[in-house]
Amino acid sequence: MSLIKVGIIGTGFSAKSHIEALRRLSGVEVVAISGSALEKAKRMAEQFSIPNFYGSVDELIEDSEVDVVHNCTPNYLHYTVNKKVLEKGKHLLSEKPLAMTSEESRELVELAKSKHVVAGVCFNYRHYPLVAQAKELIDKGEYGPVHLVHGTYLQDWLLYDTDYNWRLDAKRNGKSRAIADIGSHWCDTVQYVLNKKIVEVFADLKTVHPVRKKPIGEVETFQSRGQEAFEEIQIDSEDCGSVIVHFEDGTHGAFVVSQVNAGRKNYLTFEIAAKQGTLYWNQEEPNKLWIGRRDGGNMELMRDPSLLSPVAAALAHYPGGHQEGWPDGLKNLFIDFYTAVKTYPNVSASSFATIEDGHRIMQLIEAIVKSNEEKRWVKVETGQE
Ligand code: SOE
Repeated sequence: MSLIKVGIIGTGFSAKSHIEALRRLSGVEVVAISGSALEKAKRMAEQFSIPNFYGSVDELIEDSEVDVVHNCTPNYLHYTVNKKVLEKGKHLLSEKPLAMTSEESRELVELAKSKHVVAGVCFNYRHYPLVAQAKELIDKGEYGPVHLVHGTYLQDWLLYDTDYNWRLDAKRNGKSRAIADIGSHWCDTVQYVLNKKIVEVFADLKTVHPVRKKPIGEVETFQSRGQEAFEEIQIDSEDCGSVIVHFEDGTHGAFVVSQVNAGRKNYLTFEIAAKQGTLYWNQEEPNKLWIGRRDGGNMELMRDPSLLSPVAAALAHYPGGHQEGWPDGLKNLFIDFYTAVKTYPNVSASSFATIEDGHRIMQLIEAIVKSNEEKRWVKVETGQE
């Protein structure tokens, strides 16, 4: 496969960011886009100079030119679209969550195996240089065994009861919102850095606005609208919450999620406490890794390729002091995924979240929801006590 041809399904926030990041890769070209309406797909195709556009998912999947499909649709379509792509034997990169239930995501894992394709899920925060550096320090035991991990994923774009988006609609989003939408990123990033799975959880979730004012018409993620006309709707999904977690080796941890914390825009943080030091990273200031020490001065490691390990330096494309961030993490994820596509089936070490990782996160979300409902510890594998 010399030039890999890509089809994008979806026309919202994530579709745009995928197209922009793909543009920065060599040997990869976006050749088609589909939307829920032909008009939307046409507009995006014109905006991004994409040669082919379709008004249905099926037409894009059937396009024989397309080798790889990016699923950037709203959550309720993830399973059906992913299934169709895999059945067609095409490589798949899906936005998270992989499906609406773990039963569906399990089916997708089996399907991907039987079709021998590369299948991944967009957990992009693994692919920042200082996250990779933190992982390497932990893997090598530089600061000794880890005993406690805590962190946050806080946003404010759903702070007011007049804020609305399809993610508030359980039919299109699924039962869990803040946990599935952003808590899942915290879990994936931290499990990746620690190289350990979360095996049991105790959750306490809260819906701050049980009733919201839904504007008449569509509102994109992160956008708010003037309230000229609205209808009141009941909200069941969580706006915020706290989750205590246990990892497979007995490490303890906790995280807080919120989409209603004024001033916090995309505040994904983790702090890992090990025997001889603490590592702290904050997505809003992604080019620093804080290293806490007891018997010496604390340190701040800057994202300068000359100061990073080779694995982390490979994710830093500009010299120190030249800031890289969210779009660059997505680009790094795609470089990693497309290296796997190019070398398939002889894929060497890759770091993107696989379809199996996406399935396990589905099981984890379900355990968190169950724990909140039943107010008790729930094991992740089985959903039982
Ligand atoms: C909205 O909360 C959102 O766009 C998430 O859906 C993304 O996964 C996260 O990376 C940024 O915030």
